[in-house]
Amino acid sequence: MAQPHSGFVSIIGRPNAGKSTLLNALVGEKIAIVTEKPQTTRMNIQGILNVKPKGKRPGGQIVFIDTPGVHKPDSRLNRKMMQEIHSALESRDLVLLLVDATDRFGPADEQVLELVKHSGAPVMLLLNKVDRLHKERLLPVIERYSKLHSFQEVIPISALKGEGLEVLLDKVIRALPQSPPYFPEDQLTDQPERFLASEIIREKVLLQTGKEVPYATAVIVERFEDKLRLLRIAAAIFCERDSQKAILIGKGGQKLKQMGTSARMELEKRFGKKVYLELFVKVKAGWRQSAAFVDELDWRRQLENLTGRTPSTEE
Ligand SMILES: Nc1nc2c(ncn2[C@@H]2O[C@H](COP(=O)(O)OP(=O)(O)OP(=O)(O)O)[C@@H](O)[C@H]2O)c(=O)[nH]1
Ligand SMILES: [Mg+2]
Repeated sequence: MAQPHSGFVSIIGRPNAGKSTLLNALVGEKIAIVTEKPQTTRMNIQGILNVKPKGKRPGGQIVFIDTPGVHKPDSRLNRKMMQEIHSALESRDLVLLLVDATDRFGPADEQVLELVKHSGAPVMLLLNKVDRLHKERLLPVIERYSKLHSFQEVIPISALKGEGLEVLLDKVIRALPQSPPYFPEDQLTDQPERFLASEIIREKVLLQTGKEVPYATAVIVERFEDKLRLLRIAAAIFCERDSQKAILIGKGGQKLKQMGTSARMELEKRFGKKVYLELFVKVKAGWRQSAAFVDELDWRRQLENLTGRTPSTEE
């Protein structure tokens, strides 16, 4: 039988291109939050897919890495997000450059392309959201990009509708090196459940607030007690100003209640048990500029604090 192919595949692109939608579609489970607002994803998330051999095509394991959208950093938080992108570009076998094909090409696209080219990795260009585009409008986009870089493949897809994903998987698994899988077969992601819970809560906040509030919001799970039939979660929603706190709480606590209910319903579905969810809103002035707080949002750091050990000392 053919040797398995395995490797790390980073999904890079502008905010809102559909990277997290693609990750979820490929893995077949919602592990990354998705909203219509740019800069939803703040940290890299791995999604692991085991691929069976098919005909002459090898099988193996693809570790996809969803990343924050490429943007100009103007705060500690944004700088941390760009660091995440750089680290995803360093530790990978292949890069998928994901482009919203319905968007006009602009300086921001050039910035992403430069970053990807600079990494020296083989790159496949994915033209996303083709469900919203006439086929004839694709050609000029392909021509434009083909002049700027020699892509290993150019694949039109719709992450939302699942179009083109079989072709994509086929090309990706062939392009990866021969290697045994990196993770056990039943593992879907690297992020711990308590971080996923905080992300699900943050998604509901992003979906139910507008203007600057989503960008000034962070969520930290302070308690996560997984009992046989009940999951108890207490989480703090951080914002930067009293006025934002008032918006998050809403008249008579209505807004917080709404966000709590929709988060709880999704958490119950995700974890398959009853969830008791407590949410608090806290003000931490200027947290986006605080290196220490931004660091605290990183689940790898949270894990260190919980266990008192660094991941590298675990072996
Ligand atoms: N029509 C259409 N919409 C899509 C497609 N893929 C993603 N979207 C929508 O695009 C928006 C952004 O999707 P995300 O997956 O959050 O995008 P992202 O690249 O992860 O964004 P950031 O995390 O902010 O960098 C959401 O409203 C998605 O539903 C697609 O193939 N077709
Ligand atoms: Mg995202």
